Amino acid sequence: MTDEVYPVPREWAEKAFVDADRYAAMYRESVEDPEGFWRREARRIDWIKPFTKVKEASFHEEDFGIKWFSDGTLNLSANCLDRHLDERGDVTAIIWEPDSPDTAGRTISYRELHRMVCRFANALKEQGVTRGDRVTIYLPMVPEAAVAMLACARIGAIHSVVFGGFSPEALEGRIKDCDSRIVVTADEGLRGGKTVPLKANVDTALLACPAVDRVIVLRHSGSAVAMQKGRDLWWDEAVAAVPDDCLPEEMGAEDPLFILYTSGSTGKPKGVLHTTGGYAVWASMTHQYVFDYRPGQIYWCSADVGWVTGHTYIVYAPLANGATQVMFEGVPNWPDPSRIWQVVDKHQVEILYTAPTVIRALEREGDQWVQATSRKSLRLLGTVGEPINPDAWGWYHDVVGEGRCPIVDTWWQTETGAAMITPMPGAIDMKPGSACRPMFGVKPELVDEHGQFLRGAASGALVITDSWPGQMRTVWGDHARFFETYFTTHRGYYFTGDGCRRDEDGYYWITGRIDDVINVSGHRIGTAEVESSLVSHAKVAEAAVVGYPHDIKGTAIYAFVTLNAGEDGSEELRQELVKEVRHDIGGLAAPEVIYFTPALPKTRSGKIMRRILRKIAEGDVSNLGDTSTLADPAVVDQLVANRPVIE
Ligand code: 6R9
Repeated sequence: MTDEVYPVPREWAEKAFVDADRYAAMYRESVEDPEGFWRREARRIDWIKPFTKVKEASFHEEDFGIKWFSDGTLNLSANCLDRHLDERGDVTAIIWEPDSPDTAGRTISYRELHRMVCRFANALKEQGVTRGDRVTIYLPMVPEAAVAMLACARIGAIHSVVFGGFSPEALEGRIKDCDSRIVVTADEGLRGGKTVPLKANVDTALLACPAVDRVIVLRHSGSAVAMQKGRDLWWDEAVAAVPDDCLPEEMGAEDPLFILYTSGSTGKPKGVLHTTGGYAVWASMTHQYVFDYRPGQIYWCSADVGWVTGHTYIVYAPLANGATQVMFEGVPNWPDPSRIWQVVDKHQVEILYTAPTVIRALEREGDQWVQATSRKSLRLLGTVGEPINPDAWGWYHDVVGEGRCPIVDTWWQTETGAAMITPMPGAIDMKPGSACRPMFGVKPELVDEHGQFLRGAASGALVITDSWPGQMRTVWGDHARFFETYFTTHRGYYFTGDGCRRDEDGYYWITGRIDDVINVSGHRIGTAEVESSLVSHAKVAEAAVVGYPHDIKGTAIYAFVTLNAGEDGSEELRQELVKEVRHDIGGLAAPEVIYFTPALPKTRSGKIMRRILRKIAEGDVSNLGDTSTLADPAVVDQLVANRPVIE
């Protein structure tokens, strides 16, 4: 089978920062002489005290540790703001596009953003926040989300942003895990014409978080919300009497920048910790080369700041690179499925970075919604979050980009900080569905089930054999779990949790998660979290959750549930269980299918055979593989015979 190849367009090869020869030379240098390569690339960041050390990293148990540029000091908010002021202070940093096309947007220059950040940083200080304190941020997609994050970075506080779609329970867990005593939120969020009760959710979460003694509330929707005396403070009042300037703290390169929770295969979500110096260099470099970004170009990353894509490619990288970007509060298909393209036209977006789930959902609505718009400004398209099927890639390329725009399919993770395997538009011929080639400094390998490296064209588990600057440094509060989760599956290497194929041209094709994580619309959900929510219902005995292919979501959640004796799997109970999961985690984790069954297939030692459940959920029941180790093979026949029909 030969894959389709889309060669680098000539004008890109001529003009891009990186062409094919430079990619080869830079990649070689980055792995053969990482010290030299990174010493040079790190100059893109303004250091207060220059570093002398570059890379100090080992993935081995004896001397495990990861440090980059460890004796250098810097402030990342100053890199994102202050250093642009002299020459580019009046350049637009953020063009904010609100949920409703009928609401006025906002345009914020670097100078204005600097002032907003300084004022909010001073407000945080006034509330007693200092270096190393954790600040939980639960905001909608408004410029103040970036302001709050940068204000933390300015004073050395560690932000923990929680996506606005998470439930009060999920918020509560994240507040407690990192012991924050302050939460920044808004009255309500607005998405697709509906309100999201952010402040009310915070109030519910805080019933169980006595340590939180301050909540700063942004007025956004303007609806009346309960304010608790002595605890809650309006954002505008908090910044009313503070000075316009705030000196940036001098931070060590390895001082924590942020915590971002992500689901793993076991237990509660992990607080992924990123530090300052290496992350700054890594974010800025990848943004420049992957998007071939030059100041003045209009860039739009449609992610939410609540995910890592928003952290890196809305806040830190574009602002460090002096970009002008669109920040969008709404959803791609409201008021109608052409909204995203209307926003492109309205703001003359040149670079658009979005997700396969968005592309698939819009493709399904029909080409007319796209064709009703011009999109002439678009030059480059990007995708992230899950594998993109070649069909959706083709539609994005041919219909959206009219064949003119290269597509950068960027593979990376919360843990990796920024893009790891990705094309660069001037350097790497594209193959639809492949994330293509490693970024500078990234050494991927595929391993088989015995931990042996596979050579040439092969499929296996994707590991990274050496450190890169933007790698996560620990799991907040649980360094042992960090080592255990990522460096013990294949000793001495970073295990990604993804399966991958490498073709004869050395291109990487991510095939999806091979651990117990389900990627629903690009969002990671741990099966263990959903199962624990389901079994917390009084009528449920046991639950097993797997993913199955879904047209829009990529993968959706399929739950097998056994009930306590005497209980019936009614529609009412199904709805109760979905509600339970929404309550415990959030709407994004709600199972699409719940299959009530009298029993689950188990081995004689009592382990649920998920492999079989996955096949049943996928509708692939003709070949269930080896069932000889099952305690009771009849369970499988029953499961197959009675399985629900999925439309
Ligand atoms: C940035 C982000 C990480 C998981 C990752 C993988 C999947 C992300 C992908 C992709 C195929 C791509 N993933 N990008 N799979 N092609 N271009 O999404 O981080 O939320 O931590 O998810 O997403 O399975 O392991 P995160």
